[in-house]
Amino acid sequence: MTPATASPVTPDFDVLIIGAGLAGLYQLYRVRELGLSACVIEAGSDVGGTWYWNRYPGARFDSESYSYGFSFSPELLQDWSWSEHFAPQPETLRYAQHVAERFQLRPHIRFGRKVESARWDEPGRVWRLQLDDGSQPCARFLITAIGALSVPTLPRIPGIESFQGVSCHTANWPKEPVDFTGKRVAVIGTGASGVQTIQEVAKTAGHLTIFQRTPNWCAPLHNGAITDDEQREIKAGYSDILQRCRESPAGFIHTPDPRRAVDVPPAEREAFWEKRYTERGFGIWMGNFRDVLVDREANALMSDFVARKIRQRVKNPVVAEKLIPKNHGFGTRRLPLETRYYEVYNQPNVELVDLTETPIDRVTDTGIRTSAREFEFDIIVYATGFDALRGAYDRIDLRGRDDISLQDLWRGGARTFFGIQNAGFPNLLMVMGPMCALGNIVRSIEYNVDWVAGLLRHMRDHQLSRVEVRPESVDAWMEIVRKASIGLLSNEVNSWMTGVNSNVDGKSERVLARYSGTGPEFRAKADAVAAGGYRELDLNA
Ligand code: NA7
Repeated sequence: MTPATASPVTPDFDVLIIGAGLAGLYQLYRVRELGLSACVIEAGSDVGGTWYWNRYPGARFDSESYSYGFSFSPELLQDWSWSEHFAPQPETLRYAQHVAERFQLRPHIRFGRKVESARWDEPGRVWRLQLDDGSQPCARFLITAIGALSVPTLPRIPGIESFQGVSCHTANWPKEPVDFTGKRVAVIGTGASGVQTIQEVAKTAGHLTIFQRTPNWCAPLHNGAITDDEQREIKAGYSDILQRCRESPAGFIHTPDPRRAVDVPPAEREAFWEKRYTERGFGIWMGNFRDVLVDREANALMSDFVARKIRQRVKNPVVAEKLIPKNHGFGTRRLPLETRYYEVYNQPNVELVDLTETPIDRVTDTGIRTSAREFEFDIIVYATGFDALRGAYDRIDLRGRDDISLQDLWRGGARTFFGIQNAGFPNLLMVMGPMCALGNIVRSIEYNVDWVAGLLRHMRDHQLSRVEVRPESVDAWMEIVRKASIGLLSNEVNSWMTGVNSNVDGKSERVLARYSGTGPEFRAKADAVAAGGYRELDLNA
């Protein structure tokens, strides 16, 4: 990889990768394929990332299983059989483990270690890492695969530490199953994780109390086992499935209907929405009329349709009204998909506490005290989300050229080149970093990893050892990101997608936090950089 004259330092590895989730595993595979030496540093005791940490009851895909798996190996696609249309977490964890074993990745992963800091050594042309076990590996390239939703955040409520029962965050769930049978359980948070947890825990809990600050619009998942016939059809149809994902805006099998809701006669529009409501997955979100997520009138009509569904499904009209979002429209935050979630509120053992009426004062040693009353619990589940998108980067002391810190560089908001590079940070390549295309995540991971691998191949073939993005290239990409954000209703709403997290200092205001253009546009632009010989980057021997 490195020309003999490039550096006085012989690195321990060509590449160090942080994270052995799906992005880190695939990056390792591609780096090894290039003949480079590599080591992955992983905080967990096993591979899987999201699917390793998020073991909460009911955790599963909202992407169709067959649209989520890796596509790089046709043999893997044919050999692996997903059991359900939306696979549960244990199965996806087994999938990650299978990938690690099948492609002999485990020997290159160091488990149970955290990266505390990483510094670019310009004279030595290496990245020097400091791990929490005291070791200091160095490498020519540092690739971060640390996730966009990987730093769980707890609410800032006094007394959390004092609770004497069991308490768990959904994204930091214990390996041993938690038994809810007959227990008094609290769930705080009603995002995608909270909804999945609630509908599962309600089956066995003695009493379940749900603390809701903001209701979300939810729609039915319609999961089911994959029959043998369907399995054959899926395996024969992978090239079509993957092509649909490539062509759709967010990498799912669902594509928007070309009509505008406001142009379609009311009866026809209603019939279309009824149909979407009975179909599997994100079709109701990603396969809706093309104006629903950008036009207020269309969005209000759609919101009204789903509100009527909630009123039909929840027997107590007061509870139903509390479950209908009033401060944001349908689909403008991440849509939780559910299985009999609304019916949970008809159960006698379930109670909804609206925190906008009676906020939590504190967690006590026996439960939770709101402004109205005291609750006693055996178990408190925090489904309170993540310090999303840049959160994992804010927790590593990353220093580039001239000791610039990434936190300082991003003080006014994260600024990257395709979510992959930062000005002043030579040879640091981020997979799924801030301002990349997200969507159906493995589809995006595969593209980003391949792009990074393409750059490494180019550098190897041209005897180059140092790459740094030009500041003007970052400016140009950020301008594209800014323009792509205009007009989307989701960018006018507080959520992790707009960088808001009430539990993290400095994240109370909406910012430009992500690229919200389409996957095909993202890929066309990134492909053009590679095809043009990487003119946006400074490349040196
Ligand atoms: P989300 O979608 O960020 O949801 C977090 C939930 O926790 C949401 O309902 C929050 O209410 C609630 N929350 C957060 N802090 C508090 C406090 N302090 N008090 C009360 N309620 C609180 O996280 P998820 O894990 O569900 O999903 C994240 C992504 O993972 C998801 O989009 C999928 O892509 C997978 P709020 O809405 O802020 O009022």
